[in-house]
Amino acid sequence: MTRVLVHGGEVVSSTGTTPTDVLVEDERIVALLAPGTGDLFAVDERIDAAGCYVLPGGVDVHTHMEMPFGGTQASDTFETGTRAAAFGGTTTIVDFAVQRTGEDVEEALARWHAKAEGNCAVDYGFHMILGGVDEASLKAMDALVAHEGISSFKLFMAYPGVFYSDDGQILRAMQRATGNGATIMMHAENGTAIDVLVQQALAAGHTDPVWHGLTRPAALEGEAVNRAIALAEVAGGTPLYVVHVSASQALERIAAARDEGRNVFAETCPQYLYLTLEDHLGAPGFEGAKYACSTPLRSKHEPHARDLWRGLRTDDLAVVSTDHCPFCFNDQKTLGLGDFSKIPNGLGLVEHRMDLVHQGVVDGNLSLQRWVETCATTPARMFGMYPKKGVVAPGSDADLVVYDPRATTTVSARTHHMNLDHSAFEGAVLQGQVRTVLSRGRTIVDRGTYLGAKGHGRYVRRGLSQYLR
Ligand code: DUC
Ligand code: ZN
Ligand code: ZN
Repeated sequence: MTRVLVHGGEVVSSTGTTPTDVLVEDERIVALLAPGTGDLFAVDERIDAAGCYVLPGGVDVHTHMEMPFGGTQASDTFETGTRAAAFGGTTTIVDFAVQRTGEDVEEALARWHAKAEGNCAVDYGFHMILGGVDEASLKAMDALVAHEGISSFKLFMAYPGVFYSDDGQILRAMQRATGNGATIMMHAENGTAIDVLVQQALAAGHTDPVWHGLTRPAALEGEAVNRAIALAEVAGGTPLYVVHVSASQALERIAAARDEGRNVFAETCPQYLYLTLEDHLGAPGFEGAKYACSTPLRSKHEPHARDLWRGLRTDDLAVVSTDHCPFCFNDQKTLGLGDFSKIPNGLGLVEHRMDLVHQGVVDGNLSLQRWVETCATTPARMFGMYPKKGVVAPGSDADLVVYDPRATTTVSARTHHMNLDHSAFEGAVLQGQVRTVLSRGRTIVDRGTYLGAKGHGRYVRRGLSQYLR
């Protein structure tokens, strides 16, 4: 048995901040001790956390490692992406296995296991994207919930011809989820209307990246969220989790549904809290392609970012995830030169989520407790991993982050660990720095040095959401 003591730090949880020593035996936390009393135990390793926060490892429930998309593939593999996550204080990811139309769901899942197994630096789970809702895939949902540790299914109201489900298919999947207890995750944008706007823009000669955003108006995110909420209600109150909320109009409908007591939940992502359509997607030349993601960045002349921060404070937005889906500028984003609709959609952020949201604490947008709650505790509860993940408590996995709030992090493609040739936050200086990261009791990052190993990360079989109202 190996014993580790993390001492002298302040444990931050969703309910408060307390000076506490944390005793770890092998892979688990075994005791929370009054400061100094940890000295009574014989330990193999002492980690000095004086002046630092001690947090539950971050839980990023929205990543796309090596996902085939837009004629290419997301540039981070499970190996590079989970190592980058570790550097950023994220010790669990939930990635999206993809079933394409007509494909066998269980075979698709097996392919995703083959990509991840033996390659991950941190623990990982899977959601399943249903690219084709039919009798076979509906039946497979039950099997995945019952036997495979997969309790959440993502559907798309966008991307006709690729991942798109029509309202009838969505209703059928939601009805099935009402029966088996799964959560339906929704990419809520009106894809068929967006496709018309895209064709019209291209026909008018508008090819620059900014048109990616201009053809995906906020109203069509609000409309799709509204429809998804109505369909979930008709399906019998299926838990609905709206992914990557970027628009005030979407948040407004989510807040209204929650005020009515519905099982409606949502996440946002750091890009929507900080980046804008004009300054980033609208950058000169083809530079804006780096910022093409869907849902898109929103206008700085509208109060989207301010509303999203408020939603995080009020719990109308429960989670911050990344939608990590990186594509290099060279050879990948450039597929969209001369046609914005061919830019592979996605940003690489898995390494910087904890720092970017901590900056929100420094800026007065969020409390310290809410930082931990939105980035670790709630995602673990929402997706059936709590209290194994998301909390510093006896019995929980010893996934711990020693976080120095006084040091700074400078974001740059030159120093980040993602397999990505640029950074959406290039040059940003963020207050706070990940110092030491433990994954199931093993130190995997310390002061910028990687001490982990590929294959350390294990598959997490998830239960049903523990966050229902
Ligand atoms: N949005 C993105 O930006 N990338 C991948 C898929 C998605 O929905
Ligand atoms: Zn999506
Ligand atoms: Zn996504």
